[in-house]
Amino acid sequence: MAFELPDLPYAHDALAAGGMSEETLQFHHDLHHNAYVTNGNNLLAGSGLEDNSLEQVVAAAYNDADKVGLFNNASQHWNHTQFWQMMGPSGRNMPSELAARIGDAFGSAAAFKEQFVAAGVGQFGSGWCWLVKDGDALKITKTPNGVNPLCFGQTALLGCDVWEHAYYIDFRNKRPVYIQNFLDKLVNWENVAERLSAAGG
Ligand code: MN3
Repeated sequence: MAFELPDLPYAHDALAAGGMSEETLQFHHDLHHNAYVTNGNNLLAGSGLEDNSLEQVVAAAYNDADKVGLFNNASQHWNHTQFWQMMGPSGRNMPSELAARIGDAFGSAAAFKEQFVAAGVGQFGSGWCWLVKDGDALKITKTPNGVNPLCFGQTALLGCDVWEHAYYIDFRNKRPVYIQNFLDKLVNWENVAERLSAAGG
């Protein structure tokens, strides 16, 4: 089935109070994400994967030398669709069960945030940093370009886009400040908790 650009789950200016401007979302969602959808559809046609779900296309095209372009665009379409859902208007708290689980896995919420920022800062060039459920374990990972947890059979609980287009308008070259702000003011922790619950808790 053809890929479609989803609407943002909030207004373009809804995250401005949390530090992500209307201009960033206009460029990032309306132009960058839309380009992945358009290019992905062009590459999906004739690929033999037209009848697959987006998740199946990503998994099937990963590491297929004949489908590099399709993988890049399909995975980035999936990544951004999750990313919009993982954020929300500021002022949200981490549900207590999620906070307890993160505390068990990383020592404390503060230690989790420190390790998540370090993963994103440590991703040389474009990519993403993630909180994933891998088997029964919670882990922090980083991936280059469009590679995502689907490629490794992991469940994405939280992902942060560390491509420069995600932060250059609002934070210029300050990637660490952007990721810290993402954790402190932009993450929709209820969405993260729902993803963990859907993955069996
Ligand atoms: Mn992006």
